[in-house]
Formats: sequence, C-alpha cells, structure tokens
Amino acid sequence: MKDFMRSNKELKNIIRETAEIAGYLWQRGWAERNASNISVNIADIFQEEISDYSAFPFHTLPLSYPKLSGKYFLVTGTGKRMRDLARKPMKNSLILQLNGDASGYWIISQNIGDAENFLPTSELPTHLGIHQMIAERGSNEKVVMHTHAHELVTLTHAKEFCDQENLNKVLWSMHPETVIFVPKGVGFVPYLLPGSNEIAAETLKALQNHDVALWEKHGVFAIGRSVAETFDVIDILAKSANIFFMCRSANILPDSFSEAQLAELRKLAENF
Ligand code: 2HA
Ligand code: ZN
Repeated sequence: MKDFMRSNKELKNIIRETAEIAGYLWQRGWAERNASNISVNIADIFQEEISDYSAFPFHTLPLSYPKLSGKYFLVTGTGKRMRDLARKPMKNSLILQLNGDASGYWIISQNIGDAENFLPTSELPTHLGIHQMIAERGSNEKVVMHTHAHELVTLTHAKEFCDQENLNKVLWSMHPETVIFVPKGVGFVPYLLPGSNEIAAETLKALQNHDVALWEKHGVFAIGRSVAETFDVIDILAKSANIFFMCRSANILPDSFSEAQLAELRKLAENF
C-alpha cells in the first residue's frame, strides 16, 4: 500500500471491512472463482492532494459519469478471487480516481509499469452507473456489491418468482427480519447478458426503488452505506429463501404470516 493510504485510518478500516466481507462471500459459496465484485465510494474520507498524476496508469471509460468527477473509489480487481482478497485486500483491489470530466480514471494505488498491475472489475460501468445514480438523488449509500447468492438465484429458475410481486411476497413471508430490514424488497431484473449496457440500465431502474436488484439466473446487485450493511441485506434475503427451500424439501407448505402480522412488522420497520 502506498504511504498516503497507509496513514489514513478510515481508509484502512474500510479496506479491512471489505476483506472481512469478501471472506464471507467466499464462505457462503457465493463467490466461485472470480465471482463477486465490490466498489466503495471513499470520496468523503479520502481527499489526496496529488500534484503529479503522470506516474499512475490512466484508462478511458466507454461512458462518462459527470456527477462522479474527481471522486475516489475502492474497487475489487478484475479476475480476482474474493478468497484471496480476504487475505490480501490491496493485492486484489485498487483505488481509482475519476478525472475532471469523469470520462476516465487513474489507478492511484498502482504505478505505471508495475508487474503486478491489474484492472478494476469488468462490471465497473454498472458500479459507476449506480454510484452516479446515488450522487444524483443525493442519498447516502457508499457501497455497490455484486455476488452470486445462489439461494436467491435458485428462486429465479421458477417462472412464478420471475414476477417481482410474487418474489417479494415469498421472501417477506418467510422471516420477520426480511420485512423489517428489507422493507423495499428486491427489484427483479429479467435475464440479460452479464456485463452488457442493457443489464446495467435495467439494474439502475431496479435500484431506483430498491436496495437490491436480483438478476434472473445470475446473482444480486446491492447498495448500502457500508460493506457490512450491504452484505447483511443479501444475507437476510438468502435466509428467507433458505427457509422456503427447507420447507419445500421437508414437504411443508409454508404457513407464512397473516396480513395483520405483516402490517405489524411493517410498522416496526418504520423505526429502523
Ligand atoms: O466478478 O460475477 O458477473 C465476476 C462476476 C461478473
Ligand atoms: Zn456475476
């Protein structure tokens, strides 16, 4: 890690938290091979006066993100494994800064020509699109997380759950926590090619009214104020899906909550 990063306590804490959560993604079986990617908007805690950018690798972006001009992000690396990131976060993630018109970025955690250089996640355009949407609406989410939460993916193999209303109904009816901590439910994104502009656009739409977008037959994109909080929401949703599957495999038709019980839980949720 470069010295100007080492001296920033808050940044070190975010890197530590990201590493811890990356380990959980792997342990949960949600991060096979290089699956999963995380980005954190660190602009609030990291403003480095850099006088000479010529030493850092620069890359142009296919689109520009004007609201993110000059902002800094911690981003996981392309092709990197979450299980490796858990042990060596800065060998598997990087810090980038967008340029003035946000049409490209410097990787300020690397030097031009270093043998170990690598690029940010292939899903960077979706991540930046989401961070830009957050900046436009002025809400306080800092983290975007993509992972292959297979419990939720499994639900999307059933046509009946490729319907946002049905999907949220089943998730909310399995566990009180889901109603309390995921009151907006999930936004459903029908199958589209991963990494495409189309899936990025649909994900942005889904995240306008939800904190989690569920990609049919692929995984989730979630947003939150911290890496741990973003993981928690996916974890809670996965718990609901797990209870549903356990009921089904035990040949139990889930009893679910009554409307009155759900209303009571929703009221409770307003206080969180
Ligand atoms: O990080 O999961 O969808 C690799 C992926 C892409
Ligand atoms: Zn994926």
